Amino acid sequence: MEIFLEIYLAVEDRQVEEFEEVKILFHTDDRTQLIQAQSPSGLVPVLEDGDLVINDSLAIAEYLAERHPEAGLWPADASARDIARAAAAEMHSGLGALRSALPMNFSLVREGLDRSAEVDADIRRITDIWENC
Ligand SMILES: N[C@@H](CCC(=O)N[C@@H](CS)C(=O)NCC(=O)O)C(=O)O
Repeated sequence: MEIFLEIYLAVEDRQVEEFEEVKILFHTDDRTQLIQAQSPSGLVPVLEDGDLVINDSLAIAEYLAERHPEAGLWPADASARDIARAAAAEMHSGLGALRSALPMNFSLVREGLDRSAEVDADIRRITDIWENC
């Protein structure tokens, strides 16, 4: 699961922010152009708040957490928060083999997937993070 989904769920489920959602379909010829019109990095997700443009999912999570502490997006306990941030950072920037081999794509059906030892190790790691957080 990409962290974008988590951002989406945080915004949607906890209703922390009134927002307008702009969907860009990934299987269209003008996708790059559409994304670049919204995001300086050419990547999504991107959040716009007036003149403020935040184009990274973890930074968007922090933006929401700072403005809406009542939503409890991070744990209240400082040590638990440290662990949650480490887990989020690892999911955000680590697990390279898993990301490369199995990027999130709900519209893709794969058969006979041959997973490498590195991918299996990343799956064990992410499972461990989720079970122990
Ligand atoms: N570190 C960034 C990664 C963003 C990223 O890689 N986005 C991809 C979608 S998964 C993207 O926008 N790709 C543009 C494209 O494929 O045209 C974040 O978490 O916000």
